[in-house]
This record gives sequence, C-alpha cells and structure tokens, in this order.
Amino acid sequence: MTDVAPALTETIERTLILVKPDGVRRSLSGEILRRVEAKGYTLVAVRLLDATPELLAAHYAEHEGKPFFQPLVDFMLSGKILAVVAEGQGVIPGFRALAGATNPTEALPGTIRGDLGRDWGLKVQQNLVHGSDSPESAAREIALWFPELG
Ligand code: D4T
Repeated sequence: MTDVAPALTETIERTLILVKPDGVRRSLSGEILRRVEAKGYTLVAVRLLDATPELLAAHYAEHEGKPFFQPLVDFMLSGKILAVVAEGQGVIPGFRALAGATNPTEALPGTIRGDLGRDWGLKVQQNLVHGSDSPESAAREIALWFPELG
C-alpha cells in the first residue's frame, strides 16, 4: 500500500511552557496548567526548579544586550519556575494564543496574561508564562530544560 494516510503522530508537536516566578509566587501554577489541559493539550513533563544564570543565558540568548536582559534574568532567578512540556496538534501557536500578548496590559481578556497579569511598573514585564514561538525554538528549549527528553 502506498496511499496510506500519514501516521497521526506526525502532526503532533511539543512546546516548552514556563510558569515564571511571578506565576508560582502568586499560586497561579494550577490555574495556568488547568487552562492548558482544558484546551485539550497533554502534559508530557513537569518540573519545579530553580533556574541558573547559565540556563537563562542560553534560553534568552536572543535578548542578550537588550535593556531588559539583566532585569529579565534577575527576575527569572527570583523564585521557583514550573517548567512544562505540553503536546498536541498546533500546541506551539495554540499556547501562545492562550498566553496572550507579551505586555499584560495589551493582552486580551480571556488570555492568561490578560486575565491574570498586569504591568507592575518594573524594568521587566512580569508576564507569568513563557511559550516557545516556533518548532525550532521548542526543540532547543526542551533540550535545555529537559535534557532527558532530547
Ligand atoms: P517569553 O519569551 O517570556 O515567552 O515572552 P514573549 O515571547 O512573549 O516575549 P519575548 O521573548 O520578546 O520577551 C522575553 C521576556 O522579556 C520581557 N520583555 C520583553 C520586557 O520586559 N520588555 C520588552 O520590551 C520585551 C520585548 C517579557 C518577556
């Protein structure tokens, strides 16, 4: 047989989600994971951890040199992070849609940042979550935060 449909698993993708220290501190980890699961995505791996400067330098390499880089790293070192790998068709753009715009003031109601986040007048936006923005970023970030899944 040559005309078989592609295996279902070929379209499944994975993304890295981080509940940042503000989300963990504000006890919003459960609410955020609830939204991911309620949307229908599957949790593949979950880890509560303290990031290191080295891990964050690799994760945020694209932002090095920008004015918010050091405040961003300091913020991400300020408390526990809940790192999550979620899976499902379209989960990379799907979670970005659930998260909403980077700036929580502009994030639409209904999104994680729009419903649960706000501008606190700090040097870096504390916007509760991170989500990979492309398949290439997802692969790179999952390897950084969950080396055992690589
Ligand atoms: P992350 O990467 O955390 O999912 O957020 P985004 O994808 O939505 O945004 P980003 O990578 O451009 O920024 C990373 C992180 O830096 C903060 N930030 C960003 C900030 O405080 N001021 C800024 O002008 C920008 C662009 C927020 C998220």
